[in-house]
Amino acid sequence: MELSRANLSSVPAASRPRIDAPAPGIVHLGVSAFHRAHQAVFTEDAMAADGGDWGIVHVAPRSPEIVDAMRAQDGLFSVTTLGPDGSSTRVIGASAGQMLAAADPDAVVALLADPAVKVVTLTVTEKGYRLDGTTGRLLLDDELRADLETDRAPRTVPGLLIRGMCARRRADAGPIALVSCDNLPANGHRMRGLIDTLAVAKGISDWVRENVTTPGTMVDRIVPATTADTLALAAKTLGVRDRAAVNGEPYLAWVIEDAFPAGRPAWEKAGAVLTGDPRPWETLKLRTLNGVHSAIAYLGAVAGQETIAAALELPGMAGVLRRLIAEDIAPSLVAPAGIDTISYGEEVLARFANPAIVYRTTQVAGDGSQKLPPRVLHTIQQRREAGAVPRWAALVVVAWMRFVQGVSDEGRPLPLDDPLADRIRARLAAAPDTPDGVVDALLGLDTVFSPALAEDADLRAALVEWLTALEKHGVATTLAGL
Ligand code: CS2
Repeated sequence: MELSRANLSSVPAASRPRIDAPAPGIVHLGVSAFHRAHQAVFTEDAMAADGGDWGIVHVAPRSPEIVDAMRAQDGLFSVTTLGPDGSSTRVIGASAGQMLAAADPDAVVALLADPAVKVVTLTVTEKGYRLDGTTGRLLLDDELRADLETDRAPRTVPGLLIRGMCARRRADAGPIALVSCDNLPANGHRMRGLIDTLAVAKGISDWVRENVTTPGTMVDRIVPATTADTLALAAKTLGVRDRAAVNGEPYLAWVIEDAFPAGRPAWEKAGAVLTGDPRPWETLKLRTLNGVHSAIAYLGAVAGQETIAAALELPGMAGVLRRLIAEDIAPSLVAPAGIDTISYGEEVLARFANPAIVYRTTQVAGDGSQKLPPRVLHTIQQRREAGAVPRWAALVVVAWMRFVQGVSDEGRPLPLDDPLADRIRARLAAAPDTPDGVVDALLGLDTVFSPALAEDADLRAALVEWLTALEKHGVATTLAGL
């Protein structure tokens, strides 16, 4: 039997949705596993606690699979929480519709112009925003330019958003909040820059200034990609099959800037923190949790480890990560009041060690050109401005440089899943095959490394030294000897 509203009576009572089918109030772009295990859960719990028409219309930019799976299940999907000592599964009923933007862009634009819709949330990954990693400015490539300058159906997320805002203005549908839930630095500010740039191009700046807010957020839950095991566990617990099942760790956090001109769900009743300025939380989380996640992913993948938890067990790994946190990350930021970065880092390491979470090193390693700037390079930049050479953060950059060369220490191929893959490969192919050659070739990626970093002789020397060591001894031996 498949999961559906009609079949909910077969699902154990404790696992059923906590709300009835809600009317739409939110549009969510990017139906990622992370979204389903995070914002969807908070929104369902907020509606269960406080009511309101905050059903989520789920819009996938390009993936028909998830839209088909959710439609076949009346929008229902389950979230399994994987603790070190057991799991629990619940069905989420917060979805109020599912659309595929690539198939029906006009319907998505019309939805964004519907006065019932008051909030747009996004999980489209770093690359979905098309921002330059060093400047945060919108990259106006041919695809986005065509979205702006022609009437063709929009193909990019920024194109879809601005087309929606133009339609909303014409319909006089009232103000709206655009909420990035991706791991971008100061994501609210980046979203502001993005929508303002597009508004200028479309001549609707006045309306956007008066009607569109872009609250910043810190989002956090470790949600590995769904596997056959995820589906099997959900089916076993629910007694029905769920093709849209996701799984995640017990920890869940959401810090949101409270700037919603047309209202919002009572997310605070579901455990979210509404605040005036989420940026200290964002910086802490990006540089510590995500920075360390990427560190384990690159070092681990090059050392031949398949999962984050297994890579964390490599001799010397945890010690290097603790030094990365204490010596480079902690001094690079001002933690939120009452938070100690070292203790936060310890909690992060314990979460990564959860044996029930099977997070592939290659999944975290993907899109490194987008992830490195906020996670690692901002730490390096801050430390360089303070006159220090952040040795451990430099090691993470070099682990990425080893990773993008495409072969593990044991000679196995490593996937280069990255929007800059072609540029990376071309630069490596044209460079001398020496540590200096590789470092210089990759430092030349100008949307990744700012001029200040690319021209920094002390940093370059540290990178060459680490790459020489990793090439000579391999990651595992190097870590064990530190
Ligand atoms: C991870 C994040 O895949 C990745 O890049 O670092 O998805 C991470 O698990 C989440 O940000 C945790 O909140």
